Amino acid sequence: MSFDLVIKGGTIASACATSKGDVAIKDGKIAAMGLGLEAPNTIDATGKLVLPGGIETHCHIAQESATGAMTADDYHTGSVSAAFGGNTTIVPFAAQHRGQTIPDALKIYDDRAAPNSVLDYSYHLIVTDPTDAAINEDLPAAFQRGITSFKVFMTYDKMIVSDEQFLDILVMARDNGGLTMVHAENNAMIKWMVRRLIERGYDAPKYHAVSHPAVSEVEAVQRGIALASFVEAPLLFVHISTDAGARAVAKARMAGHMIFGETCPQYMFLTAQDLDRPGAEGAKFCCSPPLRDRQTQTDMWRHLNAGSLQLYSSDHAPYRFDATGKLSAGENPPFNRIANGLPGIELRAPLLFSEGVQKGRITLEQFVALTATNAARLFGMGDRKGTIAVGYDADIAIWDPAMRRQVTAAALHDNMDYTPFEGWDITGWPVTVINQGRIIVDGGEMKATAGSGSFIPRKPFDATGFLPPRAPEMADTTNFGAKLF
Ligand code: DUC
Ligand code: ZN
Ligand code: ZN
Repeated sequence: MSFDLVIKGGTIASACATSKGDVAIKDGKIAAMGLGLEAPNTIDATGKLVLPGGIETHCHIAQESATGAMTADDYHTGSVSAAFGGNTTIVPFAAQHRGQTIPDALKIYDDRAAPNSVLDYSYHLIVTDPTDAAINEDLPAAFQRGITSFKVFMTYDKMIVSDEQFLDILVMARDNGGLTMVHAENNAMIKWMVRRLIERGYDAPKYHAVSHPAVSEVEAVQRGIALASFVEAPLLFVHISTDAGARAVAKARMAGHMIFGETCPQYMFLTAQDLDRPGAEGAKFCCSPPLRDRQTQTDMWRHLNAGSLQLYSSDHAPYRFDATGKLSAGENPPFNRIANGLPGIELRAPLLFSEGVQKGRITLEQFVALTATNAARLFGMGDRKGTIAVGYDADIAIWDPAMRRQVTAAALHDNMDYTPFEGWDITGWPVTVINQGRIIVDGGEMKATAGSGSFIPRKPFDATGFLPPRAPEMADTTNFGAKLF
């Protein structure tokens, strides 16, 4: 067989093994792996790591928040930045706003993504208006189209779903092959804290963290687990920021429930002290859930290592440090009027590699699982993405493990005017990125044109490989929530 391209002599890693050899690509697929493969076009990967392209499944691109602020990145800048960070697939959110139908929301995001993305893409829906039609007709129709995951909120007045609505949603997703994702924070606790802090004049950015106490996440995670396990539905907790939240996820998994969890770089590399920078600088570090403390950083490494959390995502939510973003309520905005979110799509994988693999906190195989394989499998792409194997999409990031660079906002490729990781020294960067056989990034340059990425229809949710099948004797015969509906 003649190949289009051979990547020669690299160290090839998957989620479970590492070996040396060549990878041959033909028609956008991995066509062969072995030694001595040849093609007219070759890339010498001697001394380099040949890894599955990253799959970034939590990012906000060209998305209006409930308060109307638009993210700084569109599908072009967002996907370009993701590509320079070693990613080949992105799954941002398509947000339904109240009063809007799900098909209308999807049309808006199709129009934003298709002409602009340089990488393969899909979306998770955000459901804020769970009408009967939305739950029983529009979401199943979206699943049929291959959009098999969606997010709901247990907080924010403009987005919150009630526990009763949540149960309807979980059962519908369970029965139709969907994966429900949830933002778990207790709305009442946060509103109560915000009101009291603001009334007393505590309005600086650092009070954002005070207003979102750890217990508000823990309460909501526990309640979410109770609701999902009651109806035996799968549920993924995004952006877990507390040890107790992650422990609750781990405990539910040990009991055999289809519960999954994600954490993000900000909870592993930053702390709430960053919110206490001079002037309004702390606004750059306002995200929800908020940054925590140094102990939480250690806890998150432990949970990723132990497998209690399966996903590590950027939660890239880029709002510039100007009147279009963080400072839309003025030069010194009160903490409750600062757009929530941090940028980080380009640094997600390099930070984990440098702080994790290079410093011996995780293995290279765990790095691959956390940046690509687990996301592919949980989000219905595990049959074609997230691993380097014959027949899979040729989605590959070639990393130079010895390359050292200091992070500056100016050198990143997003549309942001700051990075929370300014000045960080990172060792190990992707140097060549290939998506379905197309060279996207090479030699520090973007090679792909806007709109060259493809929409990826995803398969129904399948927990195989994450949880053991339940033996009949493990069935909970008292659980009528799961039995009757
Ligand atoms: N939730 C997110 O996932 N990202 C930004 C803000 C939020 O509430
Ligand atoms: Zn969220
Ligand atoms: Zn997010």
